[in-house]
Amino acid sequence: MATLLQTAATGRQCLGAGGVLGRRAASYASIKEVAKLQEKKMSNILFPILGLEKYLSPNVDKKHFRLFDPSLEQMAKAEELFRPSDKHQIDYVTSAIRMDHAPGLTQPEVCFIGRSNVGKSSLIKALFSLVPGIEVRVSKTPGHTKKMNFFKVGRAFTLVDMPGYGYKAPEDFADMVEPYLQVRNNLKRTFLLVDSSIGFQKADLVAVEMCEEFGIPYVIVATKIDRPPTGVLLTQYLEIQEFIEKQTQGCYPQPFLVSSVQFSGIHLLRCFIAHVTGNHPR
Ligand SMILES: Nc1nc2c(ncn2[C@@H]2O[C@H](COP(=O)(O)OP(=O)(O)O)[C@@H](O)[C@H]2O)c(=O)[nH]1
Ligand SMILES: [Mg+2]
Repeated sequence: MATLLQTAATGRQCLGAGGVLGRRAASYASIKEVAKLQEKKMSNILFPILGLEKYLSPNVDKKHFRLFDPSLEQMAKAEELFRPSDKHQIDYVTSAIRMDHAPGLTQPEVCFIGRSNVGKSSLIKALFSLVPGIEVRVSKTPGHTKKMNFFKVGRAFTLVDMPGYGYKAPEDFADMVEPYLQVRNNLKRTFLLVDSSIGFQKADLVAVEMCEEFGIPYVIVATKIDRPPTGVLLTQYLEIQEFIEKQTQGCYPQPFLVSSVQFSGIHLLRCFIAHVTGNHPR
């Protein structure tokens, strides 16, 4: 893998404007603000892979890097779905601890799954950062009942925050994640989060196997991309891509890169969610 990377990528280098970006990230919640940035910064936030591509040697196959490649206008339209209004309310609806408690919503649904601590709550908060006062519930306390949390995005779609799982606790999968993925008919896409600084862990692979077994469409989202040095991030990205290509059937070929701290990849992900839920931004 290392041979695929050019030496420039091995230094410690942060995408975008590093710490400054971190402090200002909240204002990057909207494309309008991002569009005011210098072109390079803007593109690092909107299309994080663009900042990485230049470090790759030419023999790397990039055909899936930008399979989903919306225009700025399409992303701006998708953003409107994530902005509440009187006619389009976005809110937490309910929580459920068992499938038979899940709300009978029939609109398209997407769910987010991942190991505890992978950055799931932070990502959902970033996606909903244009919704004042929305509460993304966190259940971190050990022994505290884990719940599926349902968020209704108007009549457009529902977003479900699934409980985090761990490799040593197979019941985490069996109790909720598995039954939900198996029976939820309106589920359009599952977003499987993987920490970009550490790559696939055993629990991630169990989750992949589950999605493959159920034959459901899913997408891998690499989180916390502001953390690893560029070389590490690239290596992880290429490994994830290769894994998807060689070992999966139902996984979207393009992994998404996000940082909830710097806001990179969030707008692209919003647009992809709009796309998979049939709210095509044209
Ligand atoms: N640097 C960085 N840290 C993050 C990011 N997302 C989450 N974190 C941190 O990772 C830890 C776990 O995040 P959280 O969203 O609670 O994970 P969850 O258990 O999957 O819901 C927290 O300390 C977050 O501040 C990110 O994009 N960048
Ligand atoms: Mg959480």
